[in-house]
Amino acid sequence: MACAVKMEGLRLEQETMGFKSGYVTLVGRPNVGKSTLLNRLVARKLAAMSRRPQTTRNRITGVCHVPGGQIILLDTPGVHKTDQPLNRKMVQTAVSTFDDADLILLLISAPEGFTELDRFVFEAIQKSKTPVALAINKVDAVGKPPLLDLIAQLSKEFDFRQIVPISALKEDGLESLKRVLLDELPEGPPYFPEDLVTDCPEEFLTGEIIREKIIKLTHLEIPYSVAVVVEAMREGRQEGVTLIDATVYVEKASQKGILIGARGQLIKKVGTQARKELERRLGGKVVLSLFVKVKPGWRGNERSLNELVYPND
Ligand SMILES: Nc1nc2c(ncn2[C@@H]2O[C@H](COP(=O)(O)OP(=O)(O)OP(=O)(O)O)[C@@H](O)[C@H]2O)c(=O)[nH]1
Ligand SMILES: [Mg+2]
Repeated sequence: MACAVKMEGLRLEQETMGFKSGYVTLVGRPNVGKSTLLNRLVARKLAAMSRRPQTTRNRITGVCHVPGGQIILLDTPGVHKTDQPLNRKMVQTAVSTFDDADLILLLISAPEGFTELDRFVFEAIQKSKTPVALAINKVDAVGKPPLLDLIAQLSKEFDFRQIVPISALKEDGLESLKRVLLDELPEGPPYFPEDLVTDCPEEFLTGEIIREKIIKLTHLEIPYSVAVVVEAMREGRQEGVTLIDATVYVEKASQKGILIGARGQLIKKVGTQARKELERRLGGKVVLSLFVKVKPGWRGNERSLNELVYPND
């Protein structure tokens, strides 16, 4: 269930003297902290985050409302080299945002510096005419001198609009980043009403919470072999209770066994962790029912991909 955002969507009509608004796509290799940054900038958990690479599979929109402007952020899957159909589609999803955005914010990770894969991402971005700014993330994990060396090296080698050191995790440098992003956006009316932070369907966001817990609680190929489809979300008979039914797809019967775990322990743990987060988010009681199903080799099959991960494409 991807987000059905249309970037060319109608802007809201209102007095707009001096107001700035536009799209910033967050781009980078897997695991540099794009989703963490999205969540921090919009002050709401929209995207799944994990220490494993290739967590994000869809484009996720988050609106950062600032005085005098609206920064519409697009979280994208990590760009990497791959032949696998799901991964190819993930990379395409990221690349498809380049031309439509007003600014590309390339993220790298300070401890690793500018890697070969960062260079590969940079070259992919260069095919688009959209201006590029650089955010060096995870500065909490490096000392000042190496960071200054890295900034000096990158400003000598590349012509980024801006280079901004940040720590998404520790929320350090984010106010400066917002100012830089707003600076780069055109004047124009807002695209979204003030109380909206995303246009992603609630079912999609819910599925991502469940998938995040699975990624955290499983190992080897399981985190990558899982797709979550929220089949139903409805008010229960009791007021303040939401009933959620979700199917977790895996590729093999052996994975189903592992995910369910001895006496159902593992899937129960997934369910409990997801439910607690959903209850905080929805502000009420949640009854979450998870069903595990096998869809053999779904990641390699275009039809299954569209059905399970990209229903709006
Ligand atoms: N130390 C540190 N860790 C961070 C920071 N930002 C993100 N991380 C960690 O980096 C890991 C990856 O974060 P994500 O936000 O999931 O990264 P991503 O770029 O969205 O990854 P993909 O979706 O796989 O492309 C997580 O373990 C985060 O906690 C930061 O500023 N400092
Ligand atoms: Mg991500």
